Amino acid sequence: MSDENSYVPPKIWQWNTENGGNWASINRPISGPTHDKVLAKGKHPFQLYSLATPNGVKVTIMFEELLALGIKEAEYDAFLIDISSGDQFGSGFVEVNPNSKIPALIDQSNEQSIRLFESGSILFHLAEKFNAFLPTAEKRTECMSWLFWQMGSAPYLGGGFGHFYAYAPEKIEYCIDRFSMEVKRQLDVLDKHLEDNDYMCGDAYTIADIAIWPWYGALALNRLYDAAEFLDLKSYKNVMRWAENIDQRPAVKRGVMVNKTWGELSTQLHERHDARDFDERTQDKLTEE
Ligand SMILES: N[C@@H](CCC(=O)N[C@@H](CS)C(=O)NCC(=O)O)C(=O)O
Repeated sequence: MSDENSYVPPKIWQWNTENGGNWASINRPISGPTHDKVLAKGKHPFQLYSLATPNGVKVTIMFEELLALGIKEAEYDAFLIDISSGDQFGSGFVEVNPNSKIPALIDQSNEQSIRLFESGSILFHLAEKFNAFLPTAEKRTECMSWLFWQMGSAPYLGGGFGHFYAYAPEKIEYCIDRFSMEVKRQLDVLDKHLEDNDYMCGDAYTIADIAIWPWYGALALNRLYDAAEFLDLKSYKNVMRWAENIDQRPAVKRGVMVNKTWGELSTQLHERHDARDFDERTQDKLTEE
């Protein structure tokens, strides 16, 4: 390491608003709302407040999969939360998720509305409620283990590797090395497991796949951090096969479009209130109007 890295931490850390890289304008060391903002509400049983990041996409894929099974009670309104403009710190959003992160959900299908945050908890709630994408007996325990594996592992991929490889204002070899090592170890865990399993829990597609695919599947398909070559994803053959297989699912193709504000206009559906929106309200159609 070079001598330039001569930072000596002060006795007590101070908040330097200039020093947060790409996310400097929104990162804060304190929780709670920064402004008053009532959340919009639609008519469907579920109200989702989200953005099409990997954590957000887990939930929109789950809804689209449930609807594809013909479960009409899983109809949802998806509202856009622009985390780069600080929407996650609006008072209405913080009431649903005190942790100010997407995705956040209101289940208003019962007399008493339920708030939900943390994508793993949302997936589990929906799977239990509709008795879908969650196996029974021992397989259910295995499924929950992989779901929790994802929740614990992805911050190394996103907050660690992704942050230092793609977002940090400077490339720091120590940080990129440390997190590349861990992410490649995780990929090896997945690859070995998928050698004998079509999906994470055997031959059935479950919420474990729905949670893991938007991170490690997207990485494999080079849709995350543009890092497939750097991490030599093609050498993880079983992960590649699994990622490509899930990518073919119509519900997955729809789920990744919801609350998306980047990429080709025809792939961006900023808000979703109806199944027809995929055909009629993508950004290419709206800008034609
Ligand atoms: N463990 C949480 C993580 C959610 C999360 O980190 N969301 C990010 C986007 S992927 C976010 O809202 N970031 C906004 C911020 O950090 O202010 C989950 O899985 O729901």
